[in-house]
Amino acid sequence: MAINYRPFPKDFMWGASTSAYQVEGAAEEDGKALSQQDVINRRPGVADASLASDHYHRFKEDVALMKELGMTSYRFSISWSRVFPQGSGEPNPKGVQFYHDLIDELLANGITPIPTLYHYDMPLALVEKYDGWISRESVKDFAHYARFIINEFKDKVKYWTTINEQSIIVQFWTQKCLIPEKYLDDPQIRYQINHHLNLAHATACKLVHELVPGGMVGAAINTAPIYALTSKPEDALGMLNAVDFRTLFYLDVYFKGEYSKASMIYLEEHNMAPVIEEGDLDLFKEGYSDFLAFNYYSSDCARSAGNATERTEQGVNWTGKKGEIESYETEPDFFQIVRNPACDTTDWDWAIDPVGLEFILRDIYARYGKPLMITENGMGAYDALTDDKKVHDSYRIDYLRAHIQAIQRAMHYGVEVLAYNPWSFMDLLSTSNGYKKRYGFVYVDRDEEGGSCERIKKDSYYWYQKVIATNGADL
Ligand code: BGP
Repeated sequence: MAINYRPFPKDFMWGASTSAYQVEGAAEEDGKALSQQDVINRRPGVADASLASDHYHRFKEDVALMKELGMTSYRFSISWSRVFPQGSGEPNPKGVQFYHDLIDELLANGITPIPTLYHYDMPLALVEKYDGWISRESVKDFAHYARFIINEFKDKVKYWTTINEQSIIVQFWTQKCLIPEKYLDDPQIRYQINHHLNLAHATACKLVHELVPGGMVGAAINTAPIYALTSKPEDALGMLNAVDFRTLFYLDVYFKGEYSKASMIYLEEHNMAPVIEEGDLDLFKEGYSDFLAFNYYSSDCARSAGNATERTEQGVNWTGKKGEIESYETEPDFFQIVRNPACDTTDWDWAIDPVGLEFILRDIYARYGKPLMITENGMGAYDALTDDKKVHDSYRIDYLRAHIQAIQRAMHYGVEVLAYNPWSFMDLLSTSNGYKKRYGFVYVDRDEEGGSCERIKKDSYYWYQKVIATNGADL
């Protein structure tokens, strides 16, 4: 019997997502100083954050396109170094004004703003001053920034997200943070960074509860189901360890105010545990989350680490040619990540797994019972602009349709989902491949060198417009 899945609720938010350094450009304009991402992304032959999608100058045109698309929410991030160029001290009035103008424009067009306070872009000044998140000083400066922003926008913003993809910052620490060379051989550092991010997250949650009447706050984690590669009991245990290490280690802090035990014991035994000061765990509990926002792209498999004795890092596909990833994460005695042989992948080796979205929604909701919100989900691809200025991205439509169906199935079985904000509203600077790898509903006419940045609606734009207009009934 075919199941008649319940329709999306009337107040479900249909949106899209971006982040500051990936769209704004104007990296050193109107008082903004550089962030670490403005520097990390400078590679020969690859676009960087100096122009990006020129959203800083075109935000009104972009919001008009959002309105025409029918979006009812927009997830974006606030650039810390636009607001506090030196990371602390006095705010930059023009930077603050930009976010007022953007948020006012969204509200005037009936679009709920969902800002993220931190999306990889630590002010460079603080990296130079004390090595960024490596130092506990960062928590104090983040608190200063967060208090200012939350107070400034408390009458305009209800939903707040704190840190983008904390687990990815830990996993890919040298790509998401500028790490001075002297730390590179010390695997403990990344868990110290993580501890400071947890303190920053909890501080921001407390501030929202203190300053914003009716405000709701949560992290924006990246999460993926991890399946056991085989039915061997050892592989199932490897899977359990991987889920603990890659997912619960973060979510237990957000929702229970404590580190998951198995992962902490593993870190202690391998000399990687963070230094925790008195009162830190109390702060975790006080800074509880009201919901979890998460970014979902793909799933993984895990197996027993077998006899492996060396830690290995997760590789990245930098080229967009399938099959480039050569190494997967191994934590000796704990687990080994492997490619999921059951799923097809994008050209960048990301497993395409819509069922995994239903799985992770059901799994997280069963564990923590808090509302969920999707802040990213999408397909990175090479898009071609035709001579008559069209982008026929049927592959993206197929990807998004299957993921929306997965959300509907999860909601049918009782999961509370507040919003769907796929990545990305428009083409933007990819974290790994400049403008070769595109995600947007709106094409941005530029290449690695630059370009006009003209906005062109892709086929997926018109498709998503219909999805939103019918509240998900016509997929
Ligand atoms: C997420 C990040 C985004 C975004 C996206 C796609 O991890 O939060 O910033 O870039 O992934 O990643 P990429 O650009 O590497 O394809």
